[in-house]
Amino acid sequence: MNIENINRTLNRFKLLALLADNENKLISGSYLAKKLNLTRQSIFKHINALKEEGLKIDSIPQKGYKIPLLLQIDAMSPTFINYLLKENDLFHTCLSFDETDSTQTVIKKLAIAGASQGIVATADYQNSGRGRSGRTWVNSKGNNLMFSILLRPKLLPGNIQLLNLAVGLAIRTVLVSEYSLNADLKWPNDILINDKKVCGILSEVAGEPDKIYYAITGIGLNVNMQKHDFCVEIEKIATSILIESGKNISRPYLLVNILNKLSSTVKLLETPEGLKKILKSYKESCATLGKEVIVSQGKETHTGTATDITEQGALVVKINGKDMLFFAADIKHLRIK
Ligand code: BT5
Repeated sequence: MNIENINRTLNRFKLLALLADNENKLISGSYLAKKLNLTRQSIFKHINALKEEGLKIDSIPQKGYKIPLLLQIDAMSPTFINYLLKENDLFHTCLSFDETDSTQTVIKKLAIAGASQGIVATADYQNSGRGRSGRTWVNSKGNNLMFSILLRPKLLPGNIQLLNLAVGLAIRTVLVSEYSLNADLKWPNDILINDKKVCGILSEVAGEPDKIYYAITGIGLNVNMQKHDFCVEIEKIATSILIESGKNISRPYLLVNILNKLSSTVKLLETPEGLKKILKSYKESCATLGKEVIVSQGKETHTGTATDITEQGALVVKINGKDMLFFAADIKHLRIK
């Protein structure tokens, strides 16, 4: 980015910050111009650019500009998201796409190019969104959160499942504590509400046997999707926050609430005490433990009772009286034993 572009981005950010610090209040163009040391014409141009990002800014001739209450904003505007992220000490930059193939791919390119950890990419629509083992992540435009984060965790590659568990734990905590949702963790990477999947998590890593170069964690969270938005493949197994709560949620706020929780949770992965804390909290809130489950791994299927999670994040299932460990598998919950 050249210096002109940097200045433009910075001025747009400062203008949004002034409007956002005065949400739902009219501010005159001359006040904004004076504060930012810009011409009225330049303010006008930046306002238009912010509108192009999807922000609804009222422009009232002779009076000024007004941004609505921030909690009512649903546009995935990069300037707005970066404004909300300003106090986050891990996630520093959010790139926002109207459409991309997969945010995992976007972040992978940045990771290979040497980008620092803490970059986020979000998309309003993914045309090749993916889950584990080549499965598809389904989405409908403009309703959901789909984002990937770049981390360079100090974990051994064999412990990468712990990152998945930590991310699931952080998201569940936000859904329960900030949005009063009855969200359950299903080992290893799903969040369910009323037994239906609201969120899926996917971590992909590159490294050597004793070192992770980078980890890309992708999160798909169904937010404002209505029942009729789901395709037949997933309508019986999937749900959204709107369906479960009856409320439309501001996606930028939800994203930043999650990123704020993630930045403290991910730091816990760096110390043995932190890892213990994550594992303890995960076990306390994991709905899989204590349940009779069907475990599928490749072509093999077993039925047993999920009893524990190991220090590496593997699931322990008692099958015919014997404990079996699963590091990666698909789980179906049956009933509580
Ligand atoms: C996952 O895989 O659940 C991980 C999903 C990660 C998606 C994010 S979106 C941002 C980033 N960019 C990407 O390209 N991916 C990540 P898995 O455990 O394999 O579950 C996939 C299965 O979930 C599918 O086979 C469907 O059965 C189901 N599914 C697909 N889309 C869904 C949706 N929107 N809501 C609920 N379930 C869905």
